[in-house]
Amino acid sequence: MHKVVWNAAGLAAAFLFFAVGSTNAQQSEMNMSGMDHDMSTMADEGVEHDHPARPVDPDLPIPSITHLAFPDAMDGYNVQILVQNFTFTPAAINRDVVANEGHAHIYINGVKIARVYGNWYHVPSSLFSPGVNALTVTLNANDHSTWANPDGDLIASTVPVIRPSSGN
Ligand SMILES: [Cu+2]
Repeated sequence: MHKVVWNAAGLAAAFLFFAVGSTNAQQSEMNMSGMDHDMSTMADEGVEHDHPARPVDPDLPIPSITHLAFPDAMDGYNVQILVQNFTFTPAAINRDVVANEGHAHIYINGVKIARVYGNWYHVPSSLFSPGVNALTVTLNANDHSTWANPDGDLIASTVPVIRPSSGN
C-alpha cells in the first residue's frame, strides 16, 4: 500500500502559523489518530486511482519532494514545491518516460486539481473545503504515472491547509 504520512509538528504549525512545511513519507512514520489519519487515507486513494505507481531507477539518486503552502494576501495559497534529484520537463509531457524527470500533480483531499510544470502553483481557496484540508503533491513521469520509492511508497508530500470560515 502507498502511504501518505502526516507529521504532528506540521499539523500543529498549520494552526499556529498557517504556512507549513510538508511531511516526507520517507522520513516520517509518525502515526496520528482521528482527523489527519482520515485525510491521509483520502489523499492516498485519489492518488492511487488516478495514476499507477512507477518505481524509480534504484541505481540513480532517489527523487524526493516537499512543499510549503503560503497563504496568499488576495486568495488561497501559493504552493512552493521543493524537489531533489528531479527535473521538471514540461516540454516532454506525454513522451517517453525518463528517469528522475517529469512534472507534478496537486491533490486536495485526494482529488486531483492540477498538473504542475514547475516549483510554484497558486491554489484558489474555492477549491478547499471549510476547515482543514489535505494538500498533496506527487512527482509524476512523462506518462503521468506517479514515481514511487523502491519500497513502494509514492514520492509525495502532504500538508494540512486551512480554509478560514471567513474566506470564499
Ligand atoms: Cu501528469
